Amino acid sequence: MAEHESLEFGKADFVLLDSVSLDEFMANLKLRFEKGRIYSYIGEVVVSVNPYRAMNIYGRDTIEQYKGRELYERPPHLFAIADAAYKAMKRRNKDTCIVISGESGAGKTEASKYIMQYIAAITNPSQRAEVERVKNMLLKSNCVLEAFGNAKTNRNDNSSRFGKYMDINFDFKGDPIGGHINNYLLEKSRVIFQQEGERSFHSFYQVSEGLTTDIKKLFLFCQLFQTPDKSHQTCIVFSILQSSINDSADFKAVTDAMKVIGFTTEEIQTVYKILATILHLGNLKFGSDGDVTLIENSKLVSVLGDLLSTKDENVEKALLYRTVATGRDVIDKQHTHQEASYGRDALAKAIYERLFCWIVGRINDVIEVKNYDARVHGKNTVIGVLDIYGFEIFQNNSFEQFCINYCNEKLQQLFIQLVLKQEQEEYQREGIPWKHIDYFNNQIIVDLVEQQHKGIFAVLDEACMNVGKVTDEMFLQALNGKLAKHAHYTSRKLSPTDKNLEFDRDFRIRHYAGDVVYSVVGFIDKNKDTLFQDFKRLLYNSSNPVLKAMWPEGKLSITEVTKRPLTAATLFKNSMISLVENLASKEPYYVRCIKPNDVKSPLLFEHERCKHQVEYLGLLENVRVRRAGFANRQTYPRFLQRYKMISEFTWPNHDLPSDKEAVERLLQGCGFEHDVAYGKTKVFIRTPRTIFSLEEQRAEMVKRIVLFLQKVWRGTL
Ligand code: AOV
Ligand code: MG
Repeated sequence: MAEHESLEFGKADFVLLDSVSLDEFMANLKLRFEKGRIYSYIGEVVVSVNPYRAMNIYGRDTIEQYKGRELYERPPHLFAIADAAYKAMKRRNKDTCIVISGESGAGKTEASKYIMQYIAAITNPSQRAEVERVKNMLLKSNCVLEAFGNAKTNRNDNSSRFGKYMDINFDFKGDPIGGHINNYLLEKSRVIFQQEGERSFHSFYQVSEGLTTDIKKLFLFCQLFQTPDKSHQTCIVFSILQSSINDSADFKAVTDAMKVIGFTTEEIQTVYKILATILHLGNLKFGSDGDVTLIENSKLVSVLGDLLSTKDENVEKALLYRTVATGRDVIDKQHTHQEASYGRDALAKAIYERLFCWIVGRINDVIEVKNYDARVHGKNTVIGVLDIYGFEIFQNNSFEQFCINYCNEKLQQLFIQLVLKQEQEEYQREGIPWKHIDYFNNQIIVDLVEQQHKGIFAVLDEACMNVGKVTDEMFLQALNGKLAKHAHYTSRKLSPTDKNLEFDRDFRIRHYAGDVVYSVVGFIDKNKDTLFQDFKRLLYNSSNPVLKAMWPEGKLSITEVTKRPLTAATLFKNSMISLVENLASKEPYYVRCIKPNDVKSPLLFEHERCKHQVEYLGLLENVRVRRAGFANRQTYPRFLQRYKMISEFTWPNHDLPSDKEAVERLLQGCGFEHDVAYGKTKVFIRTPRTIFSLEEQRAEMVKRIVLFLQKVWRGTL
């Protein structure tokens, strides 16, 4: 522990609390927050409380203080954990990852950016040009991804509406040589609908504020921004101006970043055109004349034709008709009014999602590792940084919140597995005396969502597979049938007196982080996620090569398309399972973020809100396991290999019956026996300082041995 940190700021590591109780934990957390100490530790886990104000703790001088230091040598900081992950990777050639969790607005995205900045700052001392290029790209990519993937919600003005996992690859020198971004389910419904007080993705406001009038005219934006039609729900309400957001400055930064990353002028213009297309689609209205569905404001069709570089009549046809194969015949079937509106909205969402994935793909093209020969340079190692959308509860929660909250359950499960469960199991396995520490295991909720046949996703998929018309209400009935007895699931049918739940609409999940009522409205459509093939063909046949390249599947003719695509839920579930597998295969470091209040105030520490987070994050259990546990463990042979030179009993070789006894002798000799426990195959060391001291002694001995050998060689001995 950092001795230079005075107790006036509370205990920097919760493990050092006088006694472990929720009250003590909260008192320490509050004291530290009020003294401006937003970071604390639980062993190697960083606990962070969002300060909601600019802190002067991320500059070059602070970076220098943490560079190459051990965790406990300096006050708690994200930089220390970033350095620990970096050192572990470099020293032991191990892939590591930093998992940042916490609810919406708790500070995950900011933390991920500081971590990346730190890694960029401490690497490449020799200033190799290629490495500098890679670092610059990695940092610049954040700004572009946030523009297209973040939005103002009622919880956070810059809320991530997609999950992001970024690998940074390092060469044998420990310098970044590339990276890769995996993105998870973008909340694309935001393109056509936002709850009261929220905005669509930043990108729309940025082009509206940032583009010059001339360019807007060129892209046919102009009439749109002069007469935004607020009557239609797909229209983005432009009046929400946010003091915390400067769209025109951001526009400039994003455009510059895109240029640096290597987006061509044509590509950037296509991006603007796609945004304009979506805005225009929002104003498109359908009407009917008898049985015939019409486009009311047909002038827009030619605007869309221009933006999409395709013929107006093709646009009109795709909006009003669907080509279907009946046996060997292919016919054009006219949409009903409702189908046409559905198609329009699906198109707007799909082009935005595709645009987003294309942007991620373009960034990946640029940052991926090139020309690295592992045979020459050794294994390239990875640090992964995970920044996902945090747990959220809104006034109205739909399929998207359900996926986001499930994702948070998965990460909590990973934390439990790695920090609370495996740790305790290892002590038992090794025969270390251990009193089991209880914790809430959320596996039951993960199963409720993802289990085969019985889980909510499975029930939803089954409903979507049905050939007949299945409604959202029927899906809810199916859930009620299957999950009636589940302790974490309820609905009005199952608890008739609960007036907060609407019949035929709501179900409630008791999540690890709180109860959430979901409305089933839209679940079936969002899960099927149908986009008429006609739109894919329309976009593929665009004469704009950038747009065309985004829609390769439009190449297929109607008779070639047979396979039913996987549902949104299945795709998401699979991506979460492989994400967790990937994280579990690396050495994990954790940042647990806490949101101090719901009003974005830098001063307010809302006791109940914070206590709730401490509880559901399992932080107290974390302290208990950690306190009773050991910071470090090594097998006996490995321990000896590293430290045998510091003891006369073990250097150069010991003559004791076993390595275990040799290690015991060595540690007794150093006076550390009170700080260690001897397991069946491993020695466990309680405090990091012991390791630090062993390391110091080792370094001293190595120096002496080298001097000695030099003298021998020179014949001066
Ligand atoms: P999130 O990523 O956890 O929420 P953010 O990282 O976007 O939350 O943080 C929300 C806001 O809190 C930021 O926009 C800043 O204004 C402020 N903030 C967070 N961390 C800091 C910090 N270290 N210093 C100063 N201000 C900070 V979400 O993506 O909604 O789950 O989906
Ligand atoms: Mg975020």
